[in-house]
Amino acid sequence: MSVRRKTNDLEAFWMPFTSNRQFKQAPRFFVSADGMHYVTDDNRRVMDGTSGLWCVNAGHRRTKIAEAIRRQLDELDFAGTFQMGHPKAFECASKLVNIAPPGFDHVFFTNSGSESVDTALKIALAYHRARGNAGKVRLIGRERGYHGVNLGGTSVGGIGANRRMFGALVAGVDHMRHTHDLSRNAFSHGEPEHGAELADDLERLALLHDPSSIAAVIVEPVACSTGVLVPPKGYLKRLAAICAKHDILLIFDEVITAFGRLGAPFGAEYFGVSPDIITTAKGITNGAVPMGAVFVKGNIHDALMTGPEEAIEFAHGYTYSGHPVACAACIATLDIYREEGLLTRAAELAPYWEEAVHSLMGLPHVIDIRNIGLICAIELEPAPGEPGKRAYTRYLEAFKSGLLVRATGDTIALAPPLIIEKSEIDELISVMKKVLKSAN
Ligand code: PXG
Repeated sequence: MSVRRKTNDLEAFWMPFTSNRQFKQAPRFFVSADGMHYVTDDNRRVMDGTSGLWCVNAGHRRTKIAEAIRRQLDELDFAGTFQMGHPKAFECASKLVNIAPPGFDHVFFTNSGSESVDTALKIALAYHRARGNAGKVRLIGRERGYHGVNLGGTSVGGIGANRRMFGALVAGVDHMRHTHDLSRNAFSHGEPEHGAELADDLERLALLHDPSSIAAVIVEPVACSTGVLVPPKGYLKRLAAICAKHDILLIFDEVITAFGRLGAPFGAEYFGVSPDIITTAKGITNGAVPMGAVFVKGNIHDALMTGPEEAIEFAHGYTYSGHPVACAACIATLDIYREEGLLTRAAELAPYWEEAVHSLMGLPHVIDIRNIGLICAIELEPAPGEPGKRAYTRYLEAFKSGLLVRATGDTIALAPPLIIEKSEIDELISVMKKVLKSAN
């Protein structure tokens, strides 16, 4: 018989992507937040160096979003969008399409990045089938890629630790090589010089599997979760050209890079590449309510608008696709982004950010620093026999010193809210200096 526990016991919550047993021995809690900062349960202010989990682009606890959510709950708490509509979902989709890169005329709503990815993969498969290419069924990801945790996203994902517990995964998936190359590109400022030719790895897979069997390629324009791998100059353009040549759809997973992180509304625009499908989530509501959206070009959408008009064209969707509260939060978020110029602010700050983060070069164990937009990674040499430990202890040390960073493997990632001021960049870097200097 199970033992009843007190309601604030830490055991009941099985925490995601967490070392549960270790955490519960020495928990860390945030109890409130405002702007650039969190506040801990022992009343310490901690600067948010990661925008929550890469989502709070406009900073924390924005009144306008809170008010929009409140108003929406007072008016219409929930209405589904299967064979029924409510105005906010249509308004929200139209507003999203208006800031999307040219050609992205349609939005499919989801509730997370993982759902956006699996939706995008299914759209790609359905698209080819609708056009009579039912043999185009293979999906290609990339080593070290992260596309969420649903079965499709896990399958195209390329982080071994996220895959190995889950069996054979989805059939017909293969992976291109990743682009990380410290021997040629360490301490690059922005996009690294070397490695555009790695896009040709898609040609290798096309030869191996035959292009007529490949439906889509999915990549993050910048592979953030794995430790911020910035694409080599020309790589994404080359990949897009190979996709076009073989009628392979190119999916940009912009769950992190959309909504201003790189200094343009979308990464596609930043890199001057026009993919076929773009997946988003996170910054779409500034993290306030779970939501995701898949942006689809007109030709893909239209290819599926066939058959009898009373038939459902695409047998896919979530109870909460276009949830009224999420849509209200999204509309308010887009207003803030527009009013405060946040979708392009990272472009103004990027040179200052770049110089600031590269000033950490030469500190103990730092073997690479990478940056793009308002993102950076500091890669540390792993401690002998203890991979990941050095970055993890730096993460704990930073937290103690009033700064939230992300540790992934032996890389520390930073991606502050896009409202950050230069003086706050200086403050963040000085804490990082102290934290890195004390590494052993
Ligand atoms: N695709 C990409 C590119 C992502 O970065 C997802 C899909 C999945 O999104 P959801 O909303 O289902 O979690 C992500 C999520 C980290 C970190 O610290 C990154 C993510 C999530 C949590 C932590 O790097 N990315």
